Amino acid sequence: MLADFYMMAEGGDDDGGDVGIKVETRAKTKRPPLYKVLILNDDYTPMEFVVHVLERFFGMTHAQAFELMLTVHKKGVAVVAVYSYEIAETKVAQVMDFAQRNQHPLQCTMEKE
Ligand code: TYC
Repeated sequence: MLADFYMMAEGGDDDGGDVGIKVETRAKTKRPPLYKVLILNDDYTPMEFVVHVLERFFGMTHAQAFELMLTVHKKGVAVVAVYSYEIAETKVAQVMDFAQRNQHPLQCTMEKE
Protein backbone atom coordinates (compact mmCIF):
# COMPACT_ATOMS: atom_id res chain seq x y z
CA MET A 1 0.00 0.00 0.00
CA LEU A 2 1.35 3.34 -0.95
CA ALA A 3 0.23 6.75 0.26
CA ASP A 4 1.61 9.85 -1.36
CA PHE A 5 1.35 13.20 0.35
CA TYR A 6 2.00 16.38 -1.52
CA MET A 7 2.74 19.40 0.59
CA MET A 8 2.48 22.33 -1.68
CA ALA A 9 4.31 25.47 -0.68
CA GLU A 10 4.78 28.78 -2.38
CA GLY A 11 8.38 28.60 -3.33
CA GLY A 12 11.15 31.14 -3.34
CA ASP A 13 11.75 30.60 -6.98
CA ASP A 14 10.90 33.34 -9.36
CA ASP A 15 8.42 31.63 -11.56
CA GLY A 16 5.63 32.09 -9.02
CA GLY A 17 4.77 28.42 -9.32
CA ASP A 18 4.30 25.94 -6.52
CA VAL A 19 7.18 23.89 -5.23
CA GLY A 20 6.10 20.37 -4.42
CA ILE A 21 7.62 18.35 -1.61
CA LYS A 22 6.70 14.73 -1.88
CA VAL A 23 6.72 12.64 1.27
CA GLU A 24 6.33 8.98 0.37
CA THR A 25 5.35 6.51 3.04
CA ARG A 26 4.83 2.81 2.80
CA ALA A 27 2.21 1.39 5.14
CA LYS A 28 3.40 -1.67 7.03
CA THR A 29 1.32 -4.62 5.91
CA LYS A 30 2.35 -7.35 8.32
CA ARG A 31 1.63 -10.84 7.10
CA PRO A 32 -0.27 -12.87 9.71
CA PRO A 33 1.88 -15.39 11.60
CA LEU A 34 1.69 -18.98 10.40
CA TYR A 35 1.16 -22.08 12.52
CA LYS A 36 2.39 -25.61 11.91
CA VAL A 37 -0.12 -28.37 12.52
CA LEU A 38 1.68 -31.40 13.97
CA ILE A 39 0.58 -34.98 14.31
CA LEU A 40 2.09 -37.19 17.00
CA ASN A 41 2.80 -40.88 17.08
CA ASP A 42 1.32 -43.22 19.67
CA ASP A 43 1.25 -46.99 20.14
CA TYR A 44 -2.49 -47.55 19.74
CA THR A 45 -4.05 -45.53 16.92
CA PRO A 46 -4.35 -47.79 13.85
CA MET A 47 -2.26 -46.77 10.86
CA GLU A 48 -5.34 -46.79 8.60
CA PHE A 49 -7.10 -44.35 10.90
CA VAL A 50 -4.23 -41.86 10.68
CA VAL A 51 -4.17 -42.22 6.90
CA HIS A 52 -7.91 -41.56 6.81
CA VAL A 53 -7.52 -38.45 9.00
CA LEU A 54 -4.84 -37.04 6.71
CA GLU A 55 -7.01 -37.64 3.63
CA ARG A 56 -10.18 -36.31 5.23
CA PHE A 57 -8.96 -33.17 6.98
CA PHE A 58 -5.84 -32.24 5.04
CA GLY A 59 -6.83 -33.13 1.49
CA MET A 60 -3.99 -35.54 0.94
CA THR A 61 -4.02 -38.34 -1.59
CA HIS A 62 -3.87 -41.86 -0.17
CA ALA A 63 -0.19 -42.13 -1.15
CA GLN A 64 0.72 -38.79 0.49
CA ALA A 65 -1.22 -39.69 3.63
CA PHE A 66 0.36 -43.12 3.88
CA GLU A 67 3.86 -41.69 3.47
CA LEU A 68 3.34 -39.01 6.14
CA MET A 69 1.74 -41.52 8.53
CA LEU A 70 4.85 -43.72 8.19
CA THR A 71 7.10 -40.71 8.87
CA VAL A 72 5.20 -40.00 12.10
CA HIS A 73 5.24 -43.70 13.02
CA LYS A 74 9.03 -43.80 12.62
CA LYS A 75 10.07 -40.33 13.81
CA GLY A 76 7.42 -39.59 16.42
CA VAL A 77 6.07 -36.35 14.97
CA ALA A 78 5.68 -34.52 11.67
CA VAL A 79 4.32 -31.26 10.33
CA VAL A 80 1.13 -31.94 8.42
CA ALA A 81 0.53 -28.44 7.07
CA VAL A 82 0.94 -24.72 7.80
CA TYR A 83 -2.01 -22.35 8.17
CA SER A 84 -3.15 -19.08 9.69
CA TYR A 85 -4.04 -19.31 13.40
CA GLU A 86 -7.77 -19.78 12.86
CA ILE A 87 -7.46 -22.48 10.22
CA ALA A 88 -4.80 -24.36 12.22
CA GLU A 89 -7.00 -24.19 15.33
CA THR A 90 -9.95 -25.58 13.37
CA LYS A 91 -7.91 -28.46 11.90
CA VAL A 92 -6.56 -29.42 15.33
CA ALA A 93 -10.05 -29.35 16.84
CA GLN A 94 -11.48 -31.44 13.97
CA VAL A 95 -8.76 -34.09 14.28
CA MET A 96 -8.96 -34.24 18.09
CA ASP A 97 -12.74 -34.52 18.01
CA PHE A 98 -12.70 -37.21 15.31
CA ALA A 99 -10.02 -39.22 17.17
CA GLN A 100 -11.94 -38.97 20.45
CA ARG A 101 -15.24 -39.98 18.87
CA ASN A 102 -13.48 -43.04 17.47
CA GLN A 103 -11.74 -43.75 20.80
CA HIS A 104 -8.20 -43.38 19.49
CA PRO A 105 -5.52 -41.51 21.47
CA LEU A 106 -4.19 -39.70 18.38
CA GLN A 107 -2.80 -36.28 19.25
CA CYS A 108 -2.70 -33.24 16.99
CA THR A 109 -1.25 -29.89 18.05
CA MET A 110 -0.18 -26.59 16.56
CA GLU A 111 2.85 -24.38 17.07
CA LYS A 112 3.87 -21.00 15.77
CA GLU A 113 6.24 -21.27 12.81
N1 TYC B 1 2.21 -46.11 15.81
C1 TYC B 1 0.86 -46.46 15.37
C2 TYC B 1 0.77 -47.97 15.22
O1 TYC B 1 1.80 -48.64 15.15
C3 TYC B 1 0.50 -45.78 14.05
C4 TYC B 1 0.46 -44.28 14.14
C5 TYC B 1 1.05 -43.51 13.16
C6 TYC B 1 -0.21 -43.65 15.19
C7 TYC B 1 1.00 -42.12 13.19
C8 TYC B 1 -0.25 -42.26 15.26
O2 TYC B 1 0.29 -40.15 14.31
C9 TYC B 1 0.35 -41.50 14.26
N2 TYC B 1 -0.44 -48.48 15.13
